[in-house]
This record gives sequence, structure tokens and C-alpha cells, in this order.
Amino acid sequence: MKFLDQAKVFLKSGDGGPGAVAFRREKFIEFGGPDGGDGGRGGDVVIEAADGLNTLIDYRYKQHFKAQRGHHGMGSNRNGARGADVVLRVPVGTQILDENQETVLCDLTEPGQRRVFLRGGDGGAGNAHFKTPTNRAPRKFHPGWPGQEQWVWLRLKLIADAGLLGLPNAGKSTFLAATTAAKPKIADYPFTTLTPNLGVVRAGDEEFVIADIPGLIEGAHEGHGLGDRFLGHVERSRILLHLIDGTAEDVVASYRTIRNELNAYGGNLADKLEVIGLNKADALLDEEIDEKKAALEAESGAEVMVLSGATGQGVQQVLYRLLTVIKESKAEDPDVIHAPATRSLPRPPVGQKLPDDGEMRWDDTLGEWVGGEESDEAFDEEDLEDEDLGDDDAVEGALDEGDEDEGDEDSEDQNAEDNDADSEDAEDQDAEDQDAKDQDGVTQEDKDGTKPDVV
Ligand SMILES: Nc1nc2c(ncn2[C@@H]2O[C@H](COP(=O)(O)OP(=O)(O)OP(=O)(O)O)[C@@H](O)[C@H]2O)c(=O)[nH]1
Ligand SMILES: [Mg+2]
Repeated sequence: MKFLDQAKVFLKSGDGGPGAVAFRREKFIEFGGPDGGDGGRGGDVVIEAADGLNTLIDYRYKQHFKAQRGHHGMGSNRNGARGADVVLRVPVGTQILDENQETVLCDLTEPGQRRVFLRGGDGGAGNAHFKTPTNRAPRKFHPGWPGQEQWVWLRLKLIADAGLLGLPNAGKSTFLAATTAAKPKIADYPFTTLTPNLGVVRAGDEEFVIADIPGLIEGAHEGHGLGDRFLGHVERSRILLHLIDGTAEDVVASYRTIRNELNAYGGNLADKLEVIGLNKADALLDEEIDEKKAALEAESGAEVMVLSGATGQGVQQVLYRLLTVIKESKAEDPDVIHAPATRSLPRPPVGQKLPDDGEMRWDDTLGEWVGGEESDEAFDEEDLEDEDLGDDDAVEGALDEGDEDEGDEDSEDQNAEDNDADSEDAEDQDAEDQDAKDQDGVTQEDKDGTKPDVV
């Protein structure tokens, strides 16, 4: 399962079905009168947060989701059936943004949360509704109200309690691997991590989730390196752990670079609580540690913790600090943090080449890196557990559900195809209906879609 955190999709709710024009004709019954039933309501577009999903990859392959239109009314006052809904299952933490990616239209933060995003059109009235004392045999009907349609962006912002930040090579993934069961890729070149990883820290009977995201470099907000689009995954966290590579010449510059990127990113990131960690202490002399710690403290005005993800030195203290803040924050506000909308158009990196992996290239239309090691061909069960999901325990159930999803997806596809077929029929039907309507001199108002007076 490949990680994908944004996708653009087209949604359309079903049109309402047209009302019927029919007359009661029965042997020995005079003056049967109009008995055309109403059209059915079109299906809704429903968005559902599914527990256990953690990628939007399904929406790469299928981008158009149309609910079924309402069925038309029939004689004998029979109303048309309601069109089937189309349900989009998305990971918990998914936001729906408008087409320009600025406004959050919906933020799904609870498993099982369902939102009717676009409502289907109402069915039209059949001719039985248009009977008047002067017109006992109306051939008038309403064609039904159209559904709504919209292009939207789905944007996944993972739900983690703490977010790991730092320059590439700061040791973020090493820290995640040391404190959780996650097995992120770790190597001594920048941009080892290409997609976020989650891990669950277990401390006694308490636990919390940490997110490790790709490293940031200067100018990330302009698209340098991997850009800042992955920062969205720490927007919901209650605290940030900012790791600084202690072996770097100028640790203060490293600190400033990340802070500048947080400010440039906007949203709520720059105001989040932050724990600053001087990492790789095992590779430093004591004097160096003192000197760099003092410099960082002078710059940030906060206490700096000294740790080494590789040897475990100072790691427990950092975890304890994180846990204390997370518990306080949850006691204050147990709800998941709603992430504000931030500008997040995928941007290709500027003036940077991905090291060590010439296979990777930026795909403009997909808005992400393609090819290289994490490509689809490299997919196998083991990769799936180790690389993409990060923590086995946290998302074990997720995999099974993910697999089931494929079945659902197929059946949705099937539905969509059926819908298309239906809508063709329905269009024919519409044309016929329109003819009938023209003959009967339907008022302009009806054509404009305002509800006709029902008598
Ligand atoms: N000596 C020492 N080396 C470390 C420590 N933590 C990480 N490293 C090394 O630093 C290099 C980078 O570590 P990663 O954990 O991959 O760094 P990262 O921050 O995840 O890097 P990106 O994913 O590229 O952003 C690796 O070679 C690690 O072995 C540490 O505490 N001490
Ligand atoms: Mg990493």
C-alpha cells in the first residue's frame, strides 16, 4: 500500500428522478384521472472516516464519484426509488478542501464519522400533483432537481500526538525506531524518509503516537528539498520534538532554519509547544555539548534536552517530557486538533536532486515522487508492514481492513458503471420528458428549476 496524502476528486450527487405522466385506465371506471407518481430523490455523496485506512491511494486510481440518479415515477401513483448513495471511505484525519485548497469544507477526525457532503436532488412531482378543477387531465410533471457537483481535494493530515521535526539527517527516524516498534528506513544521507511514518510509544500503561516526517531544509516553503507539504502531518500534534544534529557546525543556524520554515508554513505550527533536543550526544565531547546546549538555549529561550537516539542516552527523559505535555493537553481538550487550511499545493523541489536514488522523479500531475524504491513494483507484504505503516501494532487491523476495501472499491466501480449506464438511459428519458413538457406549455419558472406550485 503506497502512501498518498492528497488527491483531487470529482463528486456528484444524483439528480432527482422525473415525475410520471400517467392516467388511471380501468375497465368500468370512468374518469380515472391522473395518477403519475413522483420521481425518487437522487443519491447523496457521503464521506466516511474509516478506521484502519492510512493512505488516500485508492483515489489515485478512481477520481470520479457519482451517486445514482433517482428513479422516475410510474403510473398508479407509484413513486420512483431513491438513487443509491456513493460512499467515499477515507482515513481518519482526512480533510476535504475546496478546489483552490484554501477552505476546509469538512474535517473528519473520528473513526466512523459520516458526512453527507453533497445531497442528491429531489425527485420531481408526477402529474397527479397538477390536477386542478379546470384541468382534470394534466400532462404536466416536474423533471426533478439536479444533484450538486464539485471538484474537491482530499487531504490527509495524520493524527499523532507528537511530531518529529528537523533537518535531514538529524536522527528523526532513528529516534522513532528507538522508541517505538516502527521500522523506518535510516541512513546517513539526507531525505532517507520520503513519506511520514507513525509509531506508538508505550510508557507503562500510557501510550502516545509519534509522527516522523521527511526532513526540512532552508526554502522548503518554496519547494526546496521535498517541500513543506508533509508538515501537514504534524499540524494535529499537541507538541513538536525538534531534533538538532549535535555534530553540525552551527546548531543555532540549524534551529533557525526549521523555525523559519514553520513560520513560513503558517497555520498553527509556529505556535505549537516545542521540545528542543540536541541529538547525537554520543558523538560529542562534553565541552561541545555544554557549548552547543548553551548556544541553543540562548537562541530559543527554552531548555534544551540532550539525547542520543542511537545509544538511548536522554531518550527516556525526552519521552517523559512529551508524555507530560500530551496528557495535560488531552485533559484540557480531548478532541483531535482540527488542522487549519494551509496552502499546500504540491511543488516539485527547486534546485535539489534526490540523492542516491536517480530513479526517483517528480510527477507534476500526481504531485509526488514516483519511481525509485517505493514504486508500485516494489510492493510486497513485508514492505507494506515495515515501510509504509511504520508501527505494526498500531495498524495491524488496518491492513486487513485495507484489503477488504479493495472489494468495496470494486463494487463501487461497478456501481459507478451502472450509474453511467443508467444516466444514459435517463438522459434519453429526459429528452422525451422535455418534449412532453414543451407541448404542455410548462412555465419558464419550472424550467429554471424553481418548484412548481403543487395543487
Ligand atoms: N552518532 C549518532 N548517529 C546518529 C544518531 N541518530 C542518528 N544517527 C545517524 O544519523 C544518520 C541519519 O539518521 P536518520 O534517523 O536517518 O535521520 P533522519 O532525520 O530521519 O533523516 P531524513 O529521513 O533524511 O530526514 C544515520 O546514519 C544515523 O545512524 C545518534 O544519536 N548518534
Ligand atoms: Mg528519516
